[in-house]
Amino acid sequence: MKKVKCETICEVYIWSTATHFYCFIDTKLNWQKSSKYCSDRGGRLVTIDDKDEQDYLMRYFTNDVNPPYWTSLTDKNDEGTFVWAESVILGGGYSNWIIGNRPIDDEDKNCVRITTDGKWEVRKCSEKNNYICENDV
Ligand SMILES: [Ca+2]
Ligand SMILES: [Ca+2]
Repeated sequence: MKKVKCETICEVYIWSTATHFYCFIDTKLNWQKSSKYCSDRGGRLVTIDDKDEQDYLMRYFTNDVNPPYWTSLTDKNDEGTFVWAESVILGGGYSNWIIGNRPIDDEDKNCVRITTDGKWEVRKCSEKNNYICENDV
């Protein structure tokens, strides 16, 4: 996969697939600000729709990038109901939670990051993390 300088979406290096650009942004922001950064550039915080997309992202975790990263997944609007960007409810879809981490009725932790080993972890939204923006091509 070719690594190219992103010129239109954000001032970082990105990688492209057939349908999406991903920007691994190594500037720590809280979830709200990182989400706004992505949406201001026509995208969203990353959505991990299936194992293929997870595996694709993980290919870069071995070298150039610096996890953990915020994803768009959050239950801030309805405790316990996790929703991706664009209102896609996680439901019974693909997930990769750290064993035992998905908190039930933990109103203090509502935003999900992807950790070094690729597992998903719910954290306080006020915490600052690097983040991944995803844009349609
Ligand atoms: Ca996606
Ligand atoms: Ca929660």
